[in-house]
Parts: sequence; C-alpha cells; structure tokens
Amino acid sequence: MKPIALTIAGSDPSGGAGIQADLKTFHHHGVYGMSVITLLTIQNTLGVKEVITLDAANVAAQLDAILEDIPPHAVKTGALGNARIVEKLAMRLCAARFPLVVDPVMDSSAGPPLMDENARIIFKEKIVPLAALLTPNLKEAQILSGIKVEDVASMKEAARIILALGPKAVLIKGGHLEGDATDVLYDGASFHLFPSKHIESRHTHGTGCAFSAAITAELAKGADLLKAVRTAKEFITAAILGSPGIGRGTGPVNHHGGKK
Ligand code: PXL
Repeated sequence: MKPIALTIAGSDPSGGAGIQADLKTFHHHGVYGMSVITLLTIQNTLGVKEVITLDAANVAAQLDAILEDIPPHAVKTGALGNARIVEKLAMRLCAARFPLVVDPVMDSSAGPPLMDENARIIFKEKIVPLAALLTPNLKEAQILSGIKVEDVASMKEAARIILALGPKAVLIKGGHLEGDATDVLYDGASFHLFPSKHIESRHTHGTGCAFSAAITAELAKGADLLKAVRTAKEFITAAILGSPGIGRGTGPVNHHGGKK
C-alpha cells in the first residue's frame, strides 16, 4: 500500500514553505500527500505581508473529512495560527494512532507571527505532549524551554526541559548556530548529534518545513525515528546546496533533493 502522509499547516503562495513545501517533499520521498490548511500567508521570497487565519471549524472539518476516509501513516503540523485552531486540533489528534511530527512554527522570519501569544500557551499544553517528535529551531527551543539556547551544550539542556513537556523525542535544529549546523536529537534515553558544515546560502526559506516533512515521509514509510531523521538530514543538506535560486529575496530550497 502507498504510504500516506498529512500536513496540517499554512499556505505559502510562493511555494517555498508551509503546505506547498510539505507536499513537494512528501512527493519527492514517494509518499502520497494530503493537507489541512490552517491559514493563508500573503508572501513572496521578500517577506510575509499578511497572515489570514481560517475559521477553526473549517480547519477541523478538513481534518475530520480526511480521517474518516483516508487514515494517514504519519502526520506533521506546521503553522497553526490561533488558540481556537490549536484547541480543535488537539481534541482530534489526541486520539491519533499515527506518529505526529510537530514543527513548533511561531514566527515567520520577516512579517507577522504564525502562532499568536494565546495559541502558544495552549499549544505547549495540548499539542506538544502528543508529538512523537518535536522539531524546534534554536529560537523556538528557547521559547519552549525558557533558557538561552546558543550552543550544543545548551541545546542538550533545552532538549531535556522540552522532553519533560511530554513529547516522545525532540530534535533541536542547529541551522542558526555559529559554526557547524549540528542538530541534537534526544529521546529521553540518549542524545544523537547530527553535525553538518554550515552552508552559506541566501536561499533557506522553508528549510524547517521541508526537513520536518521529510522526517514525516520517512516515518510514513515505516522507518524508525533515528533512520528517518538521518535520511531527512541528508535530504535537507542536499536541498539547501541545490537551491534553484528562485525569487528576488530568500528563495526556496530544492524540494527534489540536490538535483536542480
Ligand atoms: O518556515 C516557517 C513557515 C511555515 N509555514 C508558513 C510560512 C513559514 C515562513 O514564512 O510562511 C506558511
């Protein structure tokens, strides 16, 4: 049977992040992709101009329609918008029998937030504990742990604190570290470090989305967590290196892997 993955996230009309990045990444990994849209961004590679959050009932109805017909093998969440959406999703996802990858998207790099302040509180309480894997960047890890996260030692300390919130594992992404871009995976038993050389590139828009989508795709295919993260890390490194250089600002990575 074809592996099936679902993304619950925001739309990026420029195609580099959010729903569009996730579906392209699922497809590249040989997985059938489905999507539940939470919000629309008005953006291009120069920045996010506006965020339009959908009605929470409409978001929930999309998810209900999918789940009653096509059970996914793995699911990821990205930008969730507001507390009403987070609340409705938590009610549904708590009964889930699929691995859930939670990318705690909070801010767009330039523009309005993708999760408001109220939503962050409910998200931490109700969605984070449901995650098979949580994938914060340094800033999100700092917000979730309450400590300064700036090197591998503080990433490990933050991972311990975040794991106590209830997810089964946490992967703190080191793309914004000074020096090498080391990611830290912690599952409560051991730490796994994924070092890679920092790649100097302007085109990194949606890197986090494509990375967590690749992990989700691998989980949908039946990989264990460590293997899924390893495969996804190779994919995202090649995707950054092979960026097609689209747009006048921060362009997308290459969702087809390294090949232009
Ligand atoms: O990369 C975070 C992100 C996620 N989802 C959407 C986005 C962005 C960043 O701009 O636009 C829809």
